[in-house]
Amino acid sequence: MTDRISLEDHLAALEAPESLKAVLAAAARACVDIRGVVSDGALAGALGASGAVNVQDEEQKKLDVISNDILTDTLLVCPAVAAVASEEMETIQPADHAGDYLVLFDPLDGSSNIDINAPVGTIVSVLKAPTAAPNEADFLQPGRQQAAALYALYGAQTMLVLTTGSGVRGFTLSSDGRWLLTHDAITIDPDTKEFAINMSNQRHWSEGVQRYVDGVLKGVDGPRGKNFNMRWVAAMVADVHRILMRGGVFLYPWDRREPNKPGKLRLMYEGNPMAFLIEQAGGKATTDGTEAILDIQPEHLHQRIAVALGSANEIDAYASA
Ligand code: FDP
Repeated sequence: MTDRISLEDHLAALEAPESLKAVLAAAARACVDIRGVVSDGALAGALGASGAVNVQDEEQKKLDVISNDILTDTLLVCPAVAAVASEEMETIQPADHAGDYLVLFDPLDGSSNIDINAPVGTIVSVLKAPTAAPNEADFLQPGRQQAAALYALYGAQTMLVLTTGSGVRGFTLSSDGRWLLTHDAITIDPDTKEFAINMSNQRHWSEGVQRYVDGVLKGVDGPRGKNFNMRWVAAMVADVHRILMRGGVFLYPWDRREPNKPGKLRLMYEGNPMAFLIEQAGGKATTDGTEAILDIQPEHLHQRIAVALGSANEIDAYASA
């Protein structure tokens, strides 16, 4: 294990501004701390509801709040961070110093998995700060402008998967608390026989999505001429990680339950960082099979979108269903 490249070594060798490296190192440290609380669970009194709802009107879990505090506290003392924004906070939180970067995060993705000891994760997006004293509007940059994106997956192993725009690398947390490179140059096969969607919403989907899933479910006897497998971890981090490891598609489409909402997932905290990682691994990340998530001009911080991402040829099949 000792001759593996550590995250520190990787960042030191990276052709990137020192201030960006400092942001990534701080985010990675915060993820180690979050991992500690997640794995202590009931021992740390960290399970269950916090008793509050967040800006999205969703019930906050204690671990959502704890993870948000860890990330906020760790990042705001990093001299390279000008301000942060989070799925769990109503508006941005500026640092009390000028900095080069804005950091957005979903502190604990898949929080419905917390109390059943199933995988959860942290998602982080890093943007360049356009001004010395950034305001909320400064965060509204298309995902294509991200300087870096990463997620930590708190699963059977704890992993950190990172892109700074030159491919995707995965680091595994060792028992002595170091991120060590275990997955170099992660790529997604363009073809797949695996899809991920919450099937319980089937009756609410648009006709196109119904047609696509219908075709996939018919297997060798249907229009696709092959059998498919289905997986749904109900934590986007874990579903996206599976796709980065062995291909597949992840779909969270618009549905009729709340027709005025484009989708469930958040553009700035989930869509953009995951789209950056997926595209860097050779996959496609879209809202509907064709519109690239990274090209969307955000209108507000907590904007929601539909998501269809993963193996490139399968996303094309989704678009043409
Ligand atoms: P959660 O609501 O548990 O935080 O972020 C939203 C998210 O999880 C994703 O991580 C996950 O993919 C999806 O929602 C799960 O949605 P369903 O509850 O519809 O399965």
